[in-house]
Amino acid sequence: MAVYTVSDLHGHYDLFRKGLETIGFSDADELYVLGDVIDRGAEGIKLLRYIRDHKNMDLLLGNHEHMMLHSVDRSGRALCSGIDSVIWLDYNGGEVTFAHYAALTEGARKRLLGWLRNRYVVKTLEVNGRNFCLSHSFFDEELINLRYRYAEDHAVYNVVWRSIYREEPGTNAVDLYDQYDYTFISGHVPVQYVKCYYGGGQVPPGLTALWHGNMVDIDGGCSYGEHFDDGTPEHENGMLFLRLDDLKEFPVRFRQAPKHMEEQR
Ligand SMILES: [Mn+2]
Repeated sequence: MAVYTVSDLHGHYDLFRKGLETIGFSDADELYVLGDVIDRGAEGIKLLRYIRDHKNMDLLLGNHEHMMLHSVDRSGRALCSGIDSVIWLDYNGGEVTFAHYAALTEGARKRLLGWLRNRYVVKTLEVNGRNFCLSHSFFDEELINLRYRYAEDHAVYNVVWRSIYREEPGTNAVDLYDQYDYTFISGHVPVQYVKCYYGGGQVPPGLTALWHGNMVDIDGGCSYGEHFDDGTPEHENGMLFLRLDDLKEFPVRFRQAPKHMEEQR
């Protein structure tokens, strides 16, 4: 058996299934999805239910699930007027997710919300002698292995929204991570974005995770969708599955780069 992680699926059900095939995922394996399963792509609700219905898969909350929980009616009615509803629907691709959510029965909506509220935000585990800390983006020791419904909401907000790669690139936040004997795995900020920032505007070819000290970013850039369809290597995006047993990466692209570009690598 092996333990895998992936992050930021953003409604791309077919690509996720292709990824499971690519890694040869079986009932004996485990998969942790590090949040942002929903929004932008159309099949986020289908993905949430697929993950929920597989006992060997688990979801950690991302900022998109957090927005959803702060937007939809808590009791399961098909209403969307919570405090995050405007930023969710109008600015973060939540409209398609809410449409699919509203089409469920009230009972199904309630079950989905109950399951979401019972997910972890920060999860630690040991695989093959190595300690891992998984989260959607940031870290908070107080939230380790605490389910969302028991957590202080502002602390959750910090973990699912803040990022040393976005708001605070180049700060000494690395020092925070240095204190711990964990390999930190997170998503939230596409590796293409970070590589471009540190690469002076250039994204190197290939879809690979970003390794920086004891931190690994595995957001493969699904949120960009399929619109980089000219096959240029600098636009490769998709999902990055990481096997924790041996730290092997399994990139799953929307489209393969054309052959002549593959050969240049
Ligand atoms: Mn995110």
